[in-house]
Amino acid sequence: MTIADNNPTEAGLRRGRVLRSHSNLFFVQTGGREWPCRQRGRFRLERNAVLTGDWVLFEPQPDGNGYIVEIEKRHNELIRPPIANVDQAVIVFTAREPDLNLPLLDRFLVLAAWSDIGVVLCLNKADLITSEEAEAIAEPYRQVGYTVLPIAAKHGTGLDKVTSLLTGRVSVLAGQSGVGKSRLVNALAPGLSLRTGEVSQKLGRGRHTTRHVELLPVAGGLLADTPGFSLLDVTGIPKDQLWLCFPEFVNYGNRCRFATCLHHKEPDCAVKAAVEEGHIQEARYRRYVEFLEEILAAPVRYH
Ligand SMILES: Nc1nc2c(ncn2[C@@H]2O[C@H](COP(=O)(O)OP(=O)(O)O)[C@@H](O)[C@H]2O)c(=O)[nH]1
Ligand SMILES: [Mg+2]
Ligand SMILES: [Zn+2]
Repeated sequence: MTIADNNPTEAGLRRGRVLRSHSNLFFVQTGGREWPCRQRGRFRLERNAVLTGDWVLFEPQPDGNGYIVEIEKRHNELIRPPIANVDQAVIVFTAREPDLNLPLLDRFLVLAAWSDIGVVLCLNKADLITSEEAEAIAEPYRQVGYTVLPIAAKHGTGLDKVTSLLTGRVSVLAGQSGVGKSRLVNALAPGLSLRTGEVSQKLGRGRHTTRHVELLPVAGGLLADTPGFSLLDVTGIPKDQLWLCFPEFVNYGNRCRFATCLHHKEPDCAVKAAVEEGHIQEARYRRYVEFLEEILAAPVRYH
């Protein structure tokens, strides 16, 4: 996107990040303060053209407000919550209360990978299990390459590592209801009350929530005030790209007999061979097949 001719020169513009919005005003952070900005130019009429998380150029006005004239190219974009340029998802899960749910965890991991978002796994409520149990859960995911941090938000245990990973990054929380997301935020940023998206989550997919998402300062970084990936729907992922969302498949998926191999029922599949030889965990492969079958059964979209 280039600056239109009738706009002032680049020299008069400032660059900042949109932290929140409120009735057509976008609050842009730069130089230690927030500028209330409106949209100008061709995207003024496009609804929601500017997203929370966007890097924008704006034209400062003498009254302290500004006009957004350009949105920088986004690294990624989440739909629910609507937010751009997310660095990582902090996925919270538990072994007890609620019980360990690895199919759901893998679903979050796939959705984060598909959105091109990094991941930090927090195994919360570690106080309810032994450290051996925690390690047994964490280790297979570490082998795949994920960072897994056993924590207990309730007791403030293990939070230093989480804090250091939030610093300087834009993060979104994810995880099923009851795993301790709110408790974690309260432990990381006491005094900051997090509104959660759990209510709209329960109302299901048909509902059009126009709720704005806000980036809050937490642990030297920015954290979205609404949990991510509430839709949990993998069917938007093209069938031939799902395997790329499983990091441990990536070294094998191009070595199959058929270039179009979906690592499903095809013969001479390098992924299936890696499962048989123990290089890929069977449980993870089963989840891959489960998600693939959901995609294959869904109405055709882009593929
Ligand atoms: N034992 C234990 N309970 C926790 C821990 N963290 C959160 N909880 C409890 O789990 C319940 C759900 O927490 P909440 O933060 O509301 O979960 P959310 O739905 O993910 O936001 C609350 O009763 C918390 O007190 C923890 O580290 N250990
Ligand atoms: Mg909550
Ligand atoms: Zn294959």
